[in-house]
Amino acid sequence: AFPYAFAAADLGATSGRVIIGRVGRGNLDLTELHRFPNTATRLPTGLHWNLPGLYQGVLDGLREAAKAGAVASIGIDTWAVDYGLLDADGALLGLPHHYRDDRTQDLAERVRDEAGAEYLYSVTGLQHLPFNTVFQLAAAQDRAQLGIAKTLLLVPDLLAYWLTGAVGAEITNASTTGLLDAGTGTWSHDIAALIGLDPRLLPPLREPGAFAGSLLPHVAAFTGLPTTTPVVTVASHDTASAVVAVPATEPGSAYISCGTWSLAGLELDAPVLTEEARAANFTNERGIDGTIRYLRNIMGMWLLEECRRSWSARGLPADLVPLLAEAARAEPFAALIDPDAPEFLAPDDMPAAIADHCARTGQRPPTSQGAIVRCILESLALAHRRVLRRAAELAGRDITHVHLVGGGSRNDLLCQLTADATGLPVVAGPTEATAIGNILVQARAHGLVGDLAEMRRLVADTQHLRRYSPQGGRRAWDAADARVGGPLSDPDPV
Ligand code: LFR
Repeated sequence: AFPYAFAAADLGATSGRVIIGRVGRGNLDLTELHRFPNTATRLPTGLHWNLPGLYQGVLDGLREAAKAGAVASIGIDTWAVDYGLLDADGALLGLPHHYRDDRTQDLAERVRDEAGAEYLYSVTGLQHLPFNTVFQLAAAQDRAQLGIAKTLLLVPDLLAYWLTGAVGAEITNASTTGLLDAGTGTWSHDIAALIGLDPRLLPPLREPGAFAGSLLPHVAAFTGLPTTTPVVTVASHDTASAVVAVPATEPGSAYISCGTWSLAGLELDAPVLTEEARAANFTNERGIDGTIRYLRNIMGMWLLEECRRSWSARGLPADLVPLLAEAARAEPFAALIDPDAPEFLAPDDMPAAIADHCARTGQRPPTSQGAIVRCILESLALAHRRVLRRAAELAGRDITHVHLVGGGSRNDLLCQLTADATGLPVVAGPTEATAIGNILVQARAHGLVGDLAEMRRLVADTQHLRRYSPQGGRRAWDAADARVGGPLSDPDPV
């Protein structure tokens, strides 16, 4: 029943893993083979990803995959935006920066204002985030490297290059750079020229499903996989892979891909490049098969994870399950934050940042851990509501139900609060949406599944999903919403 096994290397901001997906007609089964931490490291040059270490994690996982049996192909997805530069010999010039590094903080706005925010959006349709690739490339530190660089590779493309020796730029991830023309789906030489970037650094674009290359001999020798094992280009932006695996089988659905970030929005056939969309900071990132991921970034579980990290460093309890139980008992709507406030992007001490934000907005800061968790989850649920309502207005669509996928779908309280806040039924799961999307695109390249609808039907039929109905309290949520600010229009969100 499971004739093919595909290896998905799926790297998130806090951990990476290699998962084997077995796919047959009507069957989809996942096994996690290897998981490794992803810890950012601060060097004198800023906050960096330990990319060789992550690559070694991928290799170790692939070795496990080889032990487990035949591997039909390999696919790689990671977070977006970040990149490495290669010189003429293919050597990596410096360790890639982490998107939470602060070197673009003021620069991003300067570049945007000089170029014209309206102009940038009209070409790229990309939300303004201070870490968009285009702003990172404008940073002084990169200037020296850019002088000798010959190739720019986004993180999953760089890992694929190390596995195969072949270069390319996968298009869903390229659409997060601020250098891709949303209309034509090609690199924008005009925007490259604006920041003085030689467009020859940008590799040829490749579509999900395309063959990327086969394994270099030393990779084959280490992993035990044959050199003929293909690396298949998947939707290499993790969020794009997650959207592939949204188990939507009926019209009217919106999605929230909830992990470190909450990415909330709609799948559209064409970008919405209106001035209203820009003012609300909606993005038009690419999905597979020419679809548009019309969504907004919301700060997501990062807020909670960073609290847990700081509690655990101080010797306080940090286990999720008891914290969520405490949060469920805490007073509703006691304190609310705007999760997208810039001070939450990379604070040293998240609980302190939340307390400051509450004090600054005239609220009594939550003191117990349960109250802080409640504040985070209610605030996220409200942000989900605001973003989805605005997306529906801007795209002229009706939303009848919400799919919440990713690690956050395990969080019962967040799922229920999201149903309550939006007033819509929430279908939670799959948790492993990103890896599933990665695997399905590989399976399709092997002719095992058809279009997006068929892939999603397979997910809906095989994965464990939970349903949450809104429990009322409509007035209280309306009042809470009014407290944190009305429609999305802040010109300088994170
Ligand atoms: C989620 C994600 C988001 C992107 C952010 C930074 O993991 O890929 O889509 O905006 O990380 O790359």
